Amino acid sequence: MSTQAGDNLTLTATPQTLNVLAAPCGARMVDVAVRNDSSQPTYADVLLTADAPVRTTPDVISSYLPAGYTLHTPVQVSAPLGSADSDAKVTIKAGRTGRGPQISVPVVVKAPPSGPGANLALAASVSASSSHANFKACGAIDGNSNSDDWQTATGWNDGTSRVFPDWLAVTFAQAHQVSRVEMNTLNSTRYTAARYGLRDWDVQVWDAGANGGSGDWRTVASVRGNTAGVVNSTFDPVSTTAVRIFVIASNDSTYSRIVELGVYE
Ligand SMILES: [Ca+2]
Repeated sequence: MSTQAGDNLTLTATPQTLNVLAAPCGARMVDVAVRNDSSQPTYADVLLTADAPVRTTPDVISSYLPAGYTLHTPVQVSAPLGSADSDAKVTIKAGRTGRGPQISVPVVVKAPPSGPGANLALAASVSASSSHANFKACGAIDGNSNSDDWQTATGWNDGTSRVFPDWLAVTFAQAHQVSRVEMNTLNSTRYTAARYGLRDWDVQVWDAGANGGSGDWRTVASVRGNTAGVVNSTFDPVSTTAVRIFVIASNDSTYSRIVELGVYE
């Protein structure tokens, strides 16, 4: 936590530092809190500025603050794909008078891994047939495959209970050769894969030349009757711009849950 007081406002950022991956799903969140320490209500403006290539959403927080009130705002900190490794910071200033508090949050920007053995999904964008609450598609390519962190939204959960199929697709900025997909379904002590994980799915690649040139998904591997947490599917190397997990059934017949999806050359 980073805190500074001044001009009857106290500013706090949590966590104190951030590690951001320069990729479509590499953003991280910081909680910015502004507290009115005076006995009178006030209007507060909080301005966020970031060193290039870092961006914040939002970059201005404006709010009425009752006396003693603390406003919490989740701020997304990101860097675009293609950014080089760098040390940057987000500077956060509060108040209208120039005497308000100012804090900064160091941000370590890392480019996604590349070269032989790299998980290509970490640099990809992602989409899904649907998603449930905070369990958005980006959680499935955030680099965390630990099912014990499921409640932190490090995984994708579809939003159509008891309705299949569902799908999750990663799309690359350019074509890559791929020959292996590692699918991590939910498999924690409390929520085992045998009860809650994916049971039946197809691994598909985008075939741009199919369907008379308009393109279509092509199945390159199929898994049926699975009860394991981690399943690797290997297939003949293929050059493609996107890979999709097409889910036909899960072991509890309600939701599709993927903690992490890895795609390799
Ligand atoms: Ca994850």
